[in-house]
Amino acid sequence: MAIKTVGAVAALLMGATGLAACGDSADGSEGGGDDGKIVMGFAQVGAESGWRTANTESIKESAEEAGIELKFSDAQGKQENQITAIRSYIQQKVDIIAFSPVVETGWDAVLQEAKAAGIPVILTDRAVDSEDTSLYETFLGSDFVKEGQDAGQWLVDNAAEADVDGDGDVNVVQLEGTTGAAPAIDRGEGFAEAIAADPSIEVTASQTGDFTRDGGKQVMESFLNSEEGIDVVFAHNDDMGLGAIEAIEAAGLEPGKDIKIITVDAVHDGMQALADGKINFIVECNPLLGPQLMDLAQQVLDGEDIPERVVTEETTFTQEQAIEALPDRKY
Ligand code: GZL
Ligand code: ZN
Repeated sequence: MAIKTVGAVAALLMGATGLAACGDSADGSEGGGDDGKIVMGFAQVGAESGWRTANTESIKESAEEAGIELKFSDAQGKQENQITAIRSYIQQKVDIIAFSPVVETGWDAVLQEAKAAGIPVILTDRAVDSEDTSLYETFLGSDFVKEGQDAGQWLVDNAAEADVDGDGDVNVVQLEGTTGAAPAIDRGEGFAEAIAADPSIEVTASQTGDFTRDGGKQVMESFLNSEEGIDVVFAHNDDMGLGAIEAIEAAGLEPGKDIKIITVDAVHDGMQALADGKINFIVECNPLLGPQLMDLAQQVLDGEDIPERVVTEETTFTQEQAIEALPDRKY
């Protein structure tokens, strides 16, 4: 039975506080668009992984379905590009701004500018470390610490099988996500917390592969040259795990057997590798945030109170569960 973590926080929405949505048109209908439509500016991280692609599609499709005019930018993984995009949305006087902060730090100034311009901001997917939570309406995204804990807990529960070389130690190499990104920091933290329960499990090497397939492959190649007795790879996302599979196979080893692999995301290619036995366990991270984002945007502009944190529903998959789930997966 897949571990079901229904984390959706569904605080009851209080009555409208009468906040006028900025950009109300003369006839009182909302939204800055010339046809009274809500205009949303979305500053996306980039296109680094299968997860990101699915996330972008979900946001674009949901805006379309909700009748929200979407201005969309891809920052190619650079914070300065996201900040520039947010500033341009402020200039264009959009009704609401949403973005997925590529890293946790360095957002206060631009969020202050949005606040001063009276434009509400919704964080999606990744968090910021700003102390001042008045700078954004809510954070819609996963509990990354829990994702790391679920990955670590599977390893604790399967330590005997995971000690592939039978030396009594479960040696783990870790492929970290983008340095400074909330999912990378928190998944690493959660994983370390969970494996502390079993002293025979140790992370012997850890390096960022920047959430990309190529990054995962290159770092795994270097680990295979520098580390003795690798039993397990913990990759912070499927794409780096898939890159690690390429490196492991190039070294003449069998991924999933000679070296166990645990990843996070559960995008299609990851789930296929899991079903094929090349990955051993995947913790899901749901990229389909579009529908909830558009609902939250409407609620904010209707002046309704919304929860300050909305956690997405997620589960985990073993190889058997992946075989079962694959046919119905949307991404
Ligand atoms: C997690 C998201 C991460 C994914 C990666 O919510 O920010 O970024 O796990 C993606 O695949 O690149
Ligand atoms: Zn071992």
